[in-house]
Amino acid sequence: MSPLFPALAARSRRPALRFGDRTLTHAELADAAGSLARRLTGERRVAVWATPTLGTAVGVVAALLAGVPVVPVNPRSGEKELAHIVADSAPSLVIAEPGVALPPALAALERVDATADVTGTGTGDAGEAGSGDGTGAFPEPPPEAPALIVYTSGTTGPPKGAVLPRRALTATLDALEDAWQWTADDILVHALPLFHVHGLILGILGPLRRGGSVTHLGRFDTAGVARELSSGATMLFGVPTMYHRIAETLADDPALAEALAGARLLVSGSAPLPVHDHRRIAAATGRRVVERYGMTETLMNTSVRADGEPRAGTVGVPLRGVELRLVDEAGAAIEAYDGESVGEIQVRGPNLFTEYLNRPEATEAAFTDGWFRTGDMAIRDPDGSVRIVGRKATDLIKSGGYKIGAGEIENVLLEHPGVREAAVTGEPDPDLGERIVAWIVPARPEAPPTEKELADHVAGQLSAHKRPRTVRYLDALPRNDMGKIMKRSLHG
Ligand code: MCA
Ligand code: AMP
Repeated sequence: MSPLFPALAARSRRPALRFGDRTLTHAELADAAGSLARRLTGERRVAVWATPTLGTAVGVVAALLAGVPVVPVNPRSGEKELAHIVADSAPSLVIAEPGVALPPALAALERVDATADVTGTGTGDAGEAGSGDGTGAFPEPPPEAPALIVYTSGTTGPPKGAVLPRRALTATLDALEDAWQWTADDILVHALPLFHVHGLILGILGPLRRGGSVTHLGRFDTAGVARELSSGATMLFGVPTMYHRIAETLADDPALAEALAGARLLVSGSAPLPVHDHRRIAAATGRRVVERYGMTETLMNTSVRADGEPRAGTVGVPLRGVELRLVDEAGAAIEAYDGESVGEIQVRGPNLFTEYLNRPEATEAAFTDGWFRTGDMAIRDPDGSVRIVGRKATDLIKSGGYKIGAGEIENVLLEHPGVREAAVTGEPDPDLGERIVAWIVPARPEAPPTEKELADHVAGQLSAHKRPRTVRYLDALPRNDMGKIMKRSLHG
């Protein structure tokens, strides 16, 4: 097997990673990650406290070199979510920045600082002088070996760990090289979290595999995007919320418009980019944002190609190696490319996960005849472009590009003493795409829990991004004769 990161093995002296004022070349990263990888070799599984920092990137690369599966953990995970992830994935060690207080679920594990051996200057000076034997000492594990376990929400129950093998990473990143003409000369800028596929696999491992570089902003703001794109960065990855904020800012910010106009590629994904934002960005910058469509379990499935026609409102065509079909309600494949027949997207290919960790029934239920059921509904245009028109499950919410299960939030709300009944829905939101709304029947109507109390409760148990942004109080939830909550009538 060829290595996951050829530029590390080649000890390239070009910049690889930049976080704030800390930069590492590929050679320096090879030394830092190589040294840590020796320490990690033989571990069963490592958790990474995935703050948007250099240590997270070095830690993940080191574990991948050592062939130890990585579980990236949202550093804003609440108690219940974290306890579940740790119990389910059973890491033998945790990688975290020094100085960060880890919650009890992780504090019991042995802890390693990924930046302890970082000596790089980012100039390449330390690259050749580096004493380590770099990455050569680590044989590439087999293609089916698990690389990452990424937790993703379903409609009900706690998040499931999608086991992503090494071949899925290489297949998806190499298919994107083809679709985006992504090269070692590209400098990516992004501000995505590092505990999901978008920010970590595409945004960090992608540039490293290409031998190019990535600048992470730490947190998203349009000024940072403008600064980096006007000083050498060539590509931007973002979720639609970020492009919406860019679109809102453009009219009053000529420097941002100029910076975007100079970029080679602007890519949006994780949720639909509204055509209105597409148009505003195109009008102000002359640039078309390219949309790609993926999922934690499948990595990337389709993209508008860099060398293709701009196709606002579509997620482009299947990537190299990806088989995609639309299936109607009766389970029959739709052959038409007619721009109107709607079916569920099902995919097959080397980009897919192998299983949900410890969940054989869930894994089996996710497939039909070897095809993975995405739950996304789409049509196909005559030119082959896929247009996503909705989602099968109304209990899945996409807010800010995060997938959030309504059931998970309802369960936690019901644990609050002030809540008698709870239902969670997603409502259209111009910034977040969808906003989480909690419908609450208070235990004591005369003293209902406040909106903030409930938001803090959910953030503390699950994650900050899963907190309700709006709370609506009711005397009773609408139920059918069977006692099932009729969510569709909540908004009416
Ligand atoms: C607010 N905060 C709280 C609370 N309220 N913390 C604890 N308890 C509370 N009650 C904090 C937040 O943590 C945050 O801290 C700050 O207040 C603002 O948070 P928030 O309002 O949530 O931020 P936002 O404005 O909603 O964030 C927008 C965003 C974010 C930056 C676009 O949604 C985002 O990063 N999205 C990316 C999602 C993503 O990567 N998805 C990929 C998965 P602070 O201010 O310190 O930050 S999908 C995927 O991977 C597939 C494969 C695909 O296709 O891509
Ligand atoms: P996640 O499980 O967090 O990986 O989210 C995957 C889901 O995000 C997909 O099933 C889609 O519903 C959605 N998604 C990702 N990219 C796009 C896109 N470009 N347009 C519309 N939806 C998208």
